[in-house]
Amino acid sequence: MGNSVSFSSAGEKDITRAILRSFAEQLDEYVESEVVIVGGGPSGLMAGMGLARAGRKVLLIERNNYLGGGFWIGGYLMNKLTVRAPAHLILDDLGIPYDEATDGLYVADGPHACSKLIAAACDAGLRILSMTTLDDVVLRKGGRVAGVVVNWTPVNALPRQITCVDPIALETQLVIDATGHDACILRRLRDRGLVELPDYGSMDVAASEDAVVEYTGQVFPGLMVCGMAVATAHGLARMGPTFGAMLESGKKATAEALAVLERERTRVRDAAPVA
Ligand code: 48F
Repeated sequence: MGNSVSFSSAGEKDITRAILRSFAEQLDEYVESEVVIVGGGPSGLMAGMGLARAGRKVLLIERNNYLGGGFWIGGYLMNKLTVRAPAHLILDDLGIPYDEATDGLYVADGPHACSKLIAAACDAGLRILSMTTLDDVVLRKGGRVAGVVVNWTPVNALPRQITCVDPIALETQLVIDATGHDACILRRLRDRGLVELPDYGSMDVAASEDAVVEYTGQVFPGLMVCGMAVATAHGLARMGPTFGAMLESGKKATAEALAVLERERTRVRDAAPVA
C-alpha cells in the first residue's frame, strides 16, 4: 500500500521502560540543582530560559500538566496579549510576531507567543517537573531556604482521610517563587511568621510594571520572587492584561540569580581550608 507506515517492533514493555527510565534519570539528576523555579508562567519561563542559556542547572516545577500560566490568554478570555515597549524586544528575541496597536503598545497572539516561549525555554535546556505542586520549602538552621518540598498534584487534590502520601524534597542553592498572584512560597513563610505579605493592590499599569521589575529579587535568604509574586510580596499595584513586566521581571531574575550563585560560590571558596 503506497501510503502505509511500518512502525518499529518496540512493544508495550519497551514503551513503559523508556518513560520510566528517562523520568527517573532526570529526577535523580535534579534532586540537587543550582536553581529551582516554582511556577511556569511567563516570568518563571523567562527566568528558566535565561538561567539555562547561562549554562546553570535549573529545574522548573509546575502544578499543571501544561506550562504558560496566564500567558495563553490576554484578559477576559480573549487570547490576544499586549506588551508595552521596550518588552517587544523580548518578543523579537523569541521570534514572536506582533502588531503595533498604538504608540509603544504591541499585540500578539496568545497561543503563538506562549508556545514560542515554552519552546525557547525547553530549547535552552530548562528541565521541567510538571503535575508537581509545591508543598513547602526546606529551611536550614540560621534561616536559609535550601530546597523545595513537592508532591504529585493529584495527591494534593485527594482528601486527607483517603490517603496521606508524604512529599519529597529537592535540594537547591536558590528557589524562585514565580507562582503569580498566589506567591505560594512566601505565603508558607508568612504563615510561620518569617515574612510579611502585604498582597497586591488595585490596578495601575503605569506604576506597577516599573515597580514589579524594580523589586524583582531576593526577599529571604535563598528565595527570590519574580512576576506577579513580586507585587504580592511588596504590596504593589496589579497591572492587568499586559505582560511586559512579566517578561522583563523573568529576565531580571536571571541576572539576580546569577549574582546570588556567584556570591555563594565565592563564599564557599573563601570558607574552604587552605591546603
Ligand atoms: O500566574 P502566572 O502566569 O504567573 P506570572 O509569571 O504571570 C502573571 C500573569 O500571567 C498575569 C498578570 C500580569 O500580566 O497579572 O497574571 O507571575 O503563572 C504562575 C504559575 O505558577 C503555577 C501556576 O499553575 C501557574 O502556571 N503555580 C501556582 N502555584 C503553584 C504552582 C504551586 N504551589 N506549585 C507549582 N506551581
